[in-house]
Amino acid sequence: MREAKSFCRTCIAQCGLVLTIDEERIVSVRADRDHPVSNGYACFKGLQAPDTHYGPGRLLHSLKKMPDGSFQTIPVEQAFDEIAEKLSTIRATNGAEAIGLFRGTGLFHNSTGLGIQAGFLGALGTPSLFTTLSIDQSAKGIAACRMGSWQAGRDNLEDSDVVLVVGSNPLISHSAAGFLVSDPIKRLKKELARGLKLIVIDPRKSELANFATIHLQPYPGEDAAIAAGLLRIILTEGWHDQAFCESHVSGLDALREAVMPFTPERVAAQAGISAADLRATAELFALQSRRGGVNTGTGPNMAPRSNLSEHLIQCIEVVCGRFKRPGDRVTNADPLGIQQDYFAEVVPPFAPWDLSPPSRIRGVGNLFGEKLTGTLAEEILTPGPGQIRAMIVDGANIANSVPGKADIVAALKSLELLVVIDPGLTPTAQLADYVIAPKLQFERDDLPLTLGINLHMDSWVQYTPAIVPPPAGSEVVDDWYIFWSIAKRMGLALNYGETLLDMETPPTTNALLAIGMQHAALSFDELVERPGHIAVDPVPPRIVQPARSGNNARLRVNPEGVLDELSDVAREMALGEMPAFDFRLQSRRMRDVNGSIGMQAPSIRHRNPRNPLHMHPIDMARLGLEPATPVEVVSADGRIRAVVQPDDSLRERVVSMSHNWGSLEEDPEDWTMVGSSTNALISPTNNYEALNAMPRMSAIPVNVARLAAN
Ligand SMILES: Nc1nc2c(c(=O)[nH]1)N[C@H]1C(S)=C(S)[C@@H](COP(=O)(O)OP(=O)(O)OC[C@H]3O[C@@H](n4cnc5c(=O)[nH]c(N)nc54)[C@H](O)[C@@H]3O)O[C@H]1N2
Ligand SMILES: Nc1nc2c(c(=O)[nH]1)N[C@H]1C(S)=C(S)[C@@H](COP(=O)(O)OP(=O)(O)OC[C@H]3O[C@@H](n4cnc5c(=O)[nH]c(N)nc54)[C@H](O)[C@@H]3O)O[C@H]1N2
Ligand code: SF4
Ligand SMILES: [Mo]
Repeated sequence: MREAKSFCRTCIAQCGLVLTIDEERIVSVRADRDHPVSNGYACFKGLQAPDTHYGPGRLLHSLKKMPDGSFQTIPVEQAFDEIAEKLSTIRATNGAEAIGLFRGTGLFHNSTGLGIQAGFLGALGTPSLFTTLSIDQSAKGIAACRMGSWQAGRDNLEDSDVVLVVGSNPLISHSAAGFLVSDPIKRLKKELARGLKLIVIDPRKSELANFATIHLQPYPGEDAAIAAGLLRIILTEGWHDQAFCESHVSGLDALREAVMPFTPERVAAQAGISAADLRATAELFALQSRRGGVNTGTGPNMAPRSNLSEHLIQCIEVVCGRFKRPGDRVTNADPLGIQQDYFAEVVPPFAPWDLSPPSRIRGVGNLFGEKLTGTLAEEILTPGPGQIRAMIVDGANIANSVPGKADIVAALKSLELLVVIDPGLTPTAQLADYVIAPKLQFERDDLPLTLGINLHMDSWVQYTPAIVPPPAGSEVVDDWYIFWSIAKRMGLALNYGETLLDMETPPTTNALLAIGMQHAALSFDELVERPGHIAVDPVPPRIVQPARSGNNARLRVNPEGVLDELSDVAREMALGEMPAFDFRLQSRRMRDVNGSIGMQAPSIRHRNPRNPLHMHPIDMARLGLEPATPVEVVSADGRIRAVVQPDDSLRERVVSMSHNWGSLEEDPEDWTMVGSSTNALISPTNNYEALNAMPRMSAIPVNVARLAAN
C-alpha cells in the first residue's frame, strides 16, 4: 500500500486529494488536509475514483461499429488508421470545414487534451469547433465585449462588504469563478462571520440562499426586469458611484431613462417578489455597502433574454464602481496564464462576432473562435458548402447535453463519421462509428485548468504525475495522443502552443505540459521541484496600478440595440402574461454528478438513479401527485417522462429538473432508472439569443400531468 497526492479534475474546484494505492490500483480516496487551497475539502464526486476507474461502466478498449450496429473491440492504432483515412477522404471531397470538433466538460480538465486541439484544428484548416461555452454562460463574455470591462477585475471577496449572486449555487456547483470554488462553505462562513452581506436572487431557496442576508425568490426568467428595477432605484436615489461614472462610464442617461418603466411595484408584480425586498436589495448593495460586486451563474445565463439580463446585472456593478482601484491587490491571478500587470482602467468594448462572416445557418456569427452549439444540428443537417460531415466529440455527451434532442440525435446519425472519445458508452458514444477509450484522470500527468481568467480565489498551481497505470489488460490512451496520431497519419504538422511538434516520435505528456507553461509565472521544472508539486502565490499578489496615460476608454452601459430590447421587456410586462402553461421549468445542478460525469459509476447511480422532476408539495397536492409518481412534462417543443419529487425549496408554479440524463431511445422498461433529457423540451431555433444562438434553457413554460398507464 502506498499513498500519493493528486488533485481532482472533475470540476473547476480541483480539490487536493490523497489516493491510497494497492498493487497499482486506487483503493480509496480522501481529501488532502494539507492542501493549501482546498484545505481538506472534497465532495462525494471527487471521492469515487475507484468506481470510475475500475467500475463496469468504463471502456477499457476502443470500439468500432459493425455493419449490424453492434460494437467490436478494435486495436487503437488500427482505429487511428481507419479514422485518418476517412477524415482525409471527407476533407478532400467536402473541404476541411466539413470536419467538426466538439469539446465538452470531460475534456476541459485535461491540460494536454485541451492544449493539442487548437493545433489540430489549425493544421486541418477547419473553423468548425464547437464547445459547451455557447450553451453555458457565454452571455458573460458578450456583456463584457459590448460594455467593455474593468481591466483589474472586481473586488476581492475578502475585501467585500456585500456580494450579489444571481442564479449561481456554488455550494453545489463549486463553480462561481473568482467567488466560491473549492471548500465553499468554510470560506463563505468565514466571510459572513467577518460581516459580509450576501444577496441571492434565485427562484429556488438554494443551498447558497440559506446563507443569504436577503434572498429574492422570483419566478425564473425575470432577471432582466429585476436588474432594471434595481438600477432604477439605485440611479433615481443617486446611490451609484457618481465619481466613478463620470470618469469611466458612458451612456448613463440612456440607461437611466430605459429603466424608468421598471418601478418597484411593476417589477415585483412581474417577478413575483415584494417591492420592499427589491428596494432593500438595492439599498443593501448600493447604499449600505462600499465594496463588493455581482456574480452570475447559469440561472440568468440560460433563461430567456440572457444577454440582456447579464448586461443589466453587470451594469449594477458598473454604476456602483465595484472594481479594484489603484493600490488594491490581485490575489488570484492565474499563474498558468500569460502574466500581466493590472490597471485601474477600462478594456474598451469590441465586437468579436463581427470578425468573421455570418454563418450560413441563421446568419449568426461565431464567438471567440467557436461556432455556436445552438446551431450544431443545423450545421450537420443543412446541405450545401460547409456542411459538417464528420465530428470528433471529446469529453462530451452531446446527444443529451445539446438543446433539441431529436435534432441533434438525427444529426449525429446522419454523419459520415462520428468519433467519440469517452470512457463510457454514453448515448452519444452509442451513435459513434468509433469510440476511443481514453485514460482517466489519475492515469494522466496534468495541470489545473487555465482559461486565461482568474477562475480561482487564490493564485496557485499544482502538477500531478500519473498516479496509477491504466487497468491491466486495457488499451487506453491520452486524449492528446489521439489527435497527434490522427494528424501524423494525415500528414499534418501540429503546433502545441507556439511549438512545432515532432511528428515522428510522440512527445511525452510532461513535455507538452512544459511547453504549455512557457508563459507561466514559473517553469514546469520549477513547479515539479516544489514540495508536493504545488506553488501557492508563485508570483506575489499584484498591486493594481493607476490607469495608463492615454487610456480614455469607458464602460458603455448603452451598447447599440441593448436598451431597445429592454423596452421590449417593458412592453411585454405592460401586456401581462397570457399563460398557456401552468409551470416554468428551471435548471439546476445535481450534487453528485457533473453533467454526465459520474453517471457511469455504480456508487453515484446508487444514490442518483435518475433526474427527478422537483415540484413544490402544494403543487403536487393540487395535481394529486404522490412522491415518485411518473408524470409527463410537456413544453411547446417536446415532452418527456419524469418521476416527481417533492421540493419545498422551489416556489409554487415552478418545477426544476437537471440536465444531460436519459437514454438514446427512451426505453419503456427502465426509463425511471435512466432519467430523461430535458433537452427534448427545448428548441434551439424557437427561442434563442441573437449573438450566441443561446437557446432558452431555463424558465421553460411546461405543463405537468400524471403519466397515463400504458
Ligand atoms: N437542458 C440543459 N442542457 C444543458 C445544461 C443545462 O443546464 N440544461 N448545461 C449545459 C452546460 S453548462 C454544459 S457545460 C454542458 C455539458 O455538456 P457536455 O460537455 O456534453 O458534458 P457532460 O454531459 O458532462 O459529458 C461529459 C462526458 O465526458 C466524459 N468523460 C469523463 N471523464 C473523461 C475523461 O477523462 N476524458 C474524456 N475524454 N471524457 C471524459 C463523460 O463520460 C461524459 O460523457 O451541458 C449543457 N447542457
Ligand atoms: N455538482 C455539480 N457541479 C457542477 C455541475 C454539475 O452538473 N453538478 N456542472 C458544472 C457546470 S458545467 C457549470 S456551467 C457550473 C454552473 O454553476 P452554477 O451556475 O452555480 O449552477 P447551479 O448550481 O445550477 O446554479 C444555478 C442557479 O440558478 C438558479 N436559476 C435557474 N433559473 C434561474 C433564473 O431564471 N434566474 C435566476 N436568477 N436563477 C435561476 C437555480 O435555481 C440554481 O440555484 O456548475 C459546474 N459544477
Ligand atoms: S468539488 Fe469538484 S474538484 Fe472538488 S472533489 Fe468535488 S468534483 Fe472534485
Ligand atoms: Mo457548464
